[in-house]
Amino acid sequence: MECRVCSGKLHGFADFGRQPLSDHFVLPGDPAPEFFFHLAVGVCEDCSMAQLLEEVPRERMFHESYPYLSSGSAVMREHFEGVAKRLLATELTGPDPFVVELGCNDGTMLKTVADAGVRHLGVEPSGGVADLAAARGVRVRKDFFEAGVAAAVRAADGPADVIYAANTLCHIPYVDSILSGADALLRPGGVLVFEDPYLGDIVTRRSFDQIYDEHFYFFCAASVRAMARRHGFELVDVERLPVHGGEVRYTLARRGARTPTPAVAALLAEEEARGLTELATLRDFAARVAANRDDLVALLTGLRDQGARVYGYGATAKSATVLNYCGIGPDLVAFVCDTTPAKQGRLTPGSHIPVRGPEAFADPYPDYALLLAWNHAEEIMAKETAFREAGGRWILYVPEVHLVGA
Ligand code: JHZ
Ligand code: SAH
Ligand code: ZN
Repeated sequence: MECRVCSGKLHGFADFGRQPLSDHFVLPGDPAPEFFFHLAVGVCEDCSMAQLLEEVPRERMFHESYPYLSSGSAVMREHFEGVAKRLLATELTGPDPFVVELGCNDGTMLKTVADAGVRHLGVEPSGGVADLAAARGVRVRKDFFEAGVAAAVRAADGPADVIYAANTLCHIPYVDSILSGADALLRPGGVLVFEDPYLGDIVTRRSFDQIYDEHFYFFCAASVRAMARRHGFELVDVERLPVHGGEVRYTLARRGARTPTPAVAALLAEEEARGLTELATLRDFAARVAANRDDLVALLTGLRDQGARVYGYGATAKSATVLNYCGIGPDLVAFVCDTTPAKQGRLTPGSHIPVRGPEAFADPYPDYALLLAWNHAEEIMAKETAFREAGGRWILYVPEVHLVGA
């Protein structure tokens, strides 16, 4: 297998077997067969990039009825408002600056930019969420960002001061085309800023469910720096973020345009010291993940045998990996509740657990709730205090299987 970035040799380190599309929630009775692919991840011996071994065609994942909404978490809404304010305060130049976002989804970040009256464009291939952005007053182009689209945007709108992408670059295997597109679109001193789940946190927190079809790359400072350099960019800043279970925000500028901050050298040194991208480290991670699976299956099977009622909380994309890898179906988890309208009334991909609205959670409360949206634990537990007061307990499976409450 060849690295998608540099064509170096890939070494597999974790295998989750046959998996469905993580955001394809199935309509009950739909006769169309589900799409499955082989979910396995490897690391490049040359550039250290961790990546999936099999690529799912992008149109299968990102389309008119893509269900994920960035606005589904209050913490994330606040996060993106903060991002917008910071980009507006630090990255704009000239009398008529221009901000571009890749994967703007429902416009949660760009709304603040639009409200500030700043020229902007969201590039978003998933039509349904792009329409929601447009309804919020955000200017959107329904397209997959790539080199050709970048050239067209540059021709129509001129150079961009900043290109921002959250939880989107790691979704794009054809990263060559993204970086050459960014080079074509950015003004000379412009930057590409992106934030994605951090490989270092995935390994430390054993958050194996960050691995699914949409997450093609698992970035770290070392691999991002190597990737940037192939296209004449330099990694000039990194910032750890607490959202989505631990992310890093990377800033790339054209080589020589900005001096890298001390945080870059510090994170590179930390990764080196812990051997983050070494095969032994990653294989050890995979072995711990298999132990988590055995613990979770044992706990849920025991609870079922005792007659306990267990619901899932948050029909996340991530949970497709957990539910299918562990073989968890409606016999172990009666249903999953979720606030996303497009997921409700459907079945979880592959595992076929019914998805219901949030009101179903309290009607009546279960004995246990499997927190599939563990990255939003603080927000969800704060809002569901009555569940614990009623004697309910949360089941978490990262970094290891444990119970919270009662
Ligand atoms: P959440 C998606 O992953 C897919 P998911 C994608 N690949 C990605 O990288 C991240 O987003 C950014 C619901 N919910 O954010 C809403 C409640 O029901 O962990 C969501 O369906 N009640 C683009 O899907 C899900 O949980 C609540 O109170 O793993 C959370 O999904 C809250 C806060 C959320 O991302
Ligand atoms: N930025 C938002 C949305 C993340 S979901 C957030 O962090 O919450 C990932 C988004 O990337 C999806 O809306 C998907 O349609 C979009 N996407 C996938 N490939 C893309 C590409 N090539 N260019 C732009 N957006 C893309
Ligand atoms: Zn490589």
